[in-house]
Amino acid sequence: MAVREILILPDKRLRRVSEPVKKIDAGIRKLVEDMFESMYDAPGIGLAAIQVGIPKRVITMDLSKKEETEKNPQVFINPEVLWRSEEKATYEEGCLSIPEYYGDVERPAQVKVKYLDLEGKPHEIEANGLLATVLQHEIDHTNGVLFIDHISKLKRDRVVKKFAKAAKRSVAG
Ligand code: K1U
Ligand code: ZN
Repeated sequence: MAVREILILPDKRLRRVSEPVKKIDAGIRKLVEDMFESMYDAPGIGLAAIQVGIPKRVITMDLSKKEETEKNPQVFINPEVLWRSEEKATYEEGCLSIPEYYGDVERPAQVKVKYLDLEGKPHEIEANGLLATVLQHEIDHTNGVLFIDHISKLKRDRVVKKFAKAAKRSVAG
């Protein structure tokens, strides 16, 4: 297992639309292992493959609470939203690709999602609460969408500018 580098805004690769996984082979299983290692190391509660530079529709997640001793690793391959509720919910979101920036995002409160597990078995789940929020946030990543695309243009421009400046500074040394 290996911790992979997480891409940071304004890295253009974060805007790529990821490809569906055609075959769950050793390469995908290794990618998933590394994604869990990278997500736990960050630490985060979700991760999309594009955040480690791999444009494939693969998501890892663990929503278990800090005080819980048991981990709850979940993998979603080729996730697809089948239904969104009219009802909305607002959650303060964060993103490992936009470190230390948080913002309120309004999304459908419930979603029905189909996906494959690591054995290629199809599943459908109806999600609400934090699971619904993180699933939508990660599925957005597979489509090149970031949570800052759901906040006001004024706030988005401000955060993009801040991260662009920081990237320039790190290149300049
Ligand atoms: O996709 C990502 O960048 C991961 C992101 C997932 C997410 C969090 C909150 C709302 C929507 C999506 C994160 O994991 S940010 C870090 C975070 O939320 C966290 C980290 C450690 C402990 C608890 C939470
Ligand atoms: Zn994110």
